[in-house]
This record gives sequence, C-alpha cells and structure tokens, in this order.
Amino acid sequence: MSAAAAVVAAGALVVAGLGAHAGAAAGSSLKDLAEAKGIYFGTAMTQTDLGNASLTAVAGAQFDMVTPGNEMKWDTVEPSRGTYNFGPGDRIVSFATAHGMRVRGHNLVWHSQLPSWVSSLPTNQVQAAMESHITTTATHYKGQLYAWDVVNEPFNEDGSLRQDAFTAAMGTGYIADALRTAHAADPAAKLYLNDYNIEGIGAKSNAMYSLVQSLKSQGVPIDGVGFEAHFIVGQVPSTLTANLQRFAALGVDVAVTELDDRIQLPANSTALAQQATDYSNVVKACLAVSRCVGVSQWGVGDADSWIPSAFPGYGAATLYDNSYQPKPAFEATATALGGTPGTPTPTPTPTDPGGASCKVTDAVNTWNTGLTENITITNTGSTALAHWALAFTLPGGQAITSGWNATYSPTSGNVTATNVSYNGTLAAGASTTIGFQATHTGNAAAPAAFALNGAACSR
Ligand code: 9MR
Repeated sequence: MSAAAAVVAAGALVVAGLGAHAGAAAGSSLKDLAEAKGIYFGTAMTQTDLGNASLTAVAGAQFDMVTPGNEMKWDTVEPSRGTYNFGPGDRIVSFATAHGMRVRGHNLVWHSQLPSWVSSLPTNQVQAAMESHITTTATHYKGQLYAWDVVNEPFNEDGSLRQDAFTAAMGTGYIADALRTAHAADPAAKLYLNDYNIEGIGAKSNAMYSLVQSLKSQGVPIDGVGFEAHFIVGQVPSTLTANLQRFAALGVDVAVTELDDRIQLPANSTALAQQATDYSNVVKACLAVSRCVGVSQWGVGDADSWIPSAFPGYGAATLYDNSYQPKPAFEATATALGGTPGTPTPTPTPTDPGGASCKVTDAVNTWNTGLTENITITNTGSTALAHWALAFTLPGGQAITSGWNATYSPTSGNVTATNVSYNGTLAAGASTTIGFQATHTGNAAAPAAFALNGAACSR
C-alpha cells in the first residue's frame, strides 16, 4: 500500500495523487465501485454495532446497504403476542438513512429466533398470528426498506420443506400467504425468499428453484431470491454463476445476502489469499448476472462475525480484520468491482472523538434513589441529520423509568435514545434537548460514551 494515495479519516474517504488512475476506480469505496457497476455492496449491522465508532466509520464509508443482523426478527419485533418493539430496527434504519444507505429487512417469517409463543399456539391460530405479524411489521417499515426477506431458510438440506409451526399449520402454502400479506402491507418493497446452501446447483437449490417457478406461475408476488453465501475458504461452488443465472431467468432478482468466507484459525497468508480469490469470484458472479442486484457481507469486520461462536476454531471470515483494517479480500473485492489493481485500499481509522460531529452537554439532578438527566445534543458536523440516535452507557444500578423528547431502549446499560417525530431533523450547528428520569442504587453519575449516529461525541 502506498501512503500517498488514499486514507480514510474519520470515516471519510480522502483520495489524493490519483494521476493516471483518476475516475471511479482508484482508491474508491466499495459502494462507489459497486454503484458504478449498477449494484450495491452491503453489510449486516446490529444495534450493538452502532456504538462502535471504528465499525460505524467503516460502515458509513464503504457500504450502501444495511441488513439488520437481529433487530427485525420476530423474537425482537413481537416478543409476546400483539406487543411490538420496533426500537432496535428503527435505530438501524436511522443509521442507514443518516449515511445514505438502503436497508434490506430481515426477516418476517423464520423457524429460528421465533418467540416460543408462536410455536406454542394451537395450529389453527398460527396463520392469523403470522399474517398480523407481517402486516404490522411491514406496515411499520413501509416505504423505508428496499427489500424484505419474507420467508427465511424454508428448506432442509435435501430440498424437503423444513417442518415448523408454519408448515404444520398451512403446509407449503404459508410461503405464498406470507408473500401476499407482505405485498399488501408494503407494495414497494422487493419481496425475497432467502436461504443458505443454495448458492450452487444441488438438491436444496433445485427445491428453491421449483418453489420460485411455482410461485411465479401462480402470480404470487415474489421479487427475488437471496443466496446467503456462508462459505468455507476455497469452497465457493463452481456453479454459482450458472445457478444465479437460472434463477434470474425465472424473472426474479438475485442477491448475495450474507457473504462470509470462514478460515480455520489462525489464518495464514495462503488462506487469506484464497479468501481474496473467493470474494472476487462471488463479486464476479454477481456482475455476470444482470439481475443480480448486489452483494452483502454478514458483519462489518471479523470481530463482528457470527462465525467464531457458531464454528469454534474458525473465523477471519469478512473483509476487515479485528481492528477494521482491510484484508487481502478487500482489495480483491474492490478490484473485482472495477477498481484498479494495486491501488491502495482505504485504511479506516477509528473516529477521533476530537473530530466527532456532535457535542453533548448534560446536567444531572439527583436524590437518594433517583435522578433526572437533561442532555443537549449539538450537531457539530456540516450536514443536516434526518434522523438521529444517541447511544450512551448508563452507570451500573441506573434504570430509566421515563423520558422526554426521545425514546429510550433498553432502559439500563448501553442505551440508545432515538429521536421522536418532531425532533429528528437536526441541522448543521443545531441543538436539541432530551432527558430522562432514572432510579439508581447509589451511583448517580452521568452517562458515558455518548455517540450520535455511531460517531463519538465530545462533551
Ligand atoms: O448474525 C446473526 C447472529 O447474531 C444470531 O446469533 C444468529 C442466530 O440464528 O443469526 C445470525 O444471522 C443469521 C441470519 O439471520 C440468517 N442466516 C444465517 C445467519 C447466521 O446465523
């Protein structure tokens, strides 16, 4: 990497010395390169990620699509029947909006991360519960999402339909019903079926293919198929492009939705080089299929990946290492997207709190068991915010009991205060004041680690 050409400071790409390589390619971000090719390049992000300034700097600079890792799943959104919790998902949408990213909703119907009340319902109540969950959730996010994974992971490895509460109640028909219900609630969102181990041609992808063919022939609203792409290094299926192509030929979009490429730890340079080839091959497969709309990786960096906990001994599965430095796969991805080989990859640095685009002043009033806290947030950046989310950490023993001018979730620990309808817009230089009342058990100190839309705030 040559020091002269490109660095990322505080999440913004600064390109210098382009010379003969001027244009979209040299030193460009993944999203710029992808957009120049007519696709997106995305990542999964969780609510916890929003408080990590290094991560959000990379995410905001490099990706133009966000999939909430967990925040729109049934167990988060409707933990008990008819009780909805959109705060976590809303915070992901706010971050995305503030950074010019689109959002893939994930997901409406899935056998996993399904609250137990659903699987405990009498069979004849499951359809109504599914339809209300879909209608309420898709209506809440109407107009805010690019796409929904309406049904997630419906198949077993042999291509048989996975047996769950939904098949028990409705048989295969639950899939068409879910798609129609989602379409009625948000006609503009692209509606997807999403699964893993369907990237190459085989029994499972054949089953998905037949299902999509049948749904299309019945006029069921289906717009796309998501290929998760949780790969093992060196094992990207050779039939990937042909498989994406045959689905596209059915008249649906295709997308790589959860790309990662796991390596047995410790990752050596041979494995990292193979991973670079793998990422490059996946991007090339998408670019080769005109209805492939984009590629998303699952987690911003290796430290955020689900792999080490799900596959002990494996990891290093993403484009960025544990310190958010780009790995060989990053440059290979940029090159596959049309970047100039050998040009420096942007080196993200954690957001410098001194360069943060926000300032917080706060005042606490305390009594023996309680306190009130008023917080004034100033947007010290140069662009207006359309939505904001202020993350902070409450001292141990404090629990918020009520608040004003923001919604607070959760009520202790790492809290996020999200704008309400009347104060979401925060012009450059503008301030807004919010507050809350909390109980405490002896420590009435002010919160710490304020961050606005992921950028650390000065105080
Ligand atoms: O990334 C998600 C992780 O945080 C959860 O623990 C896990 C639980 O199932 O789900 C992960 O995301 C999954 C996604 O929703 C669907 N495809 C497989 C992903 C990895 O498990």
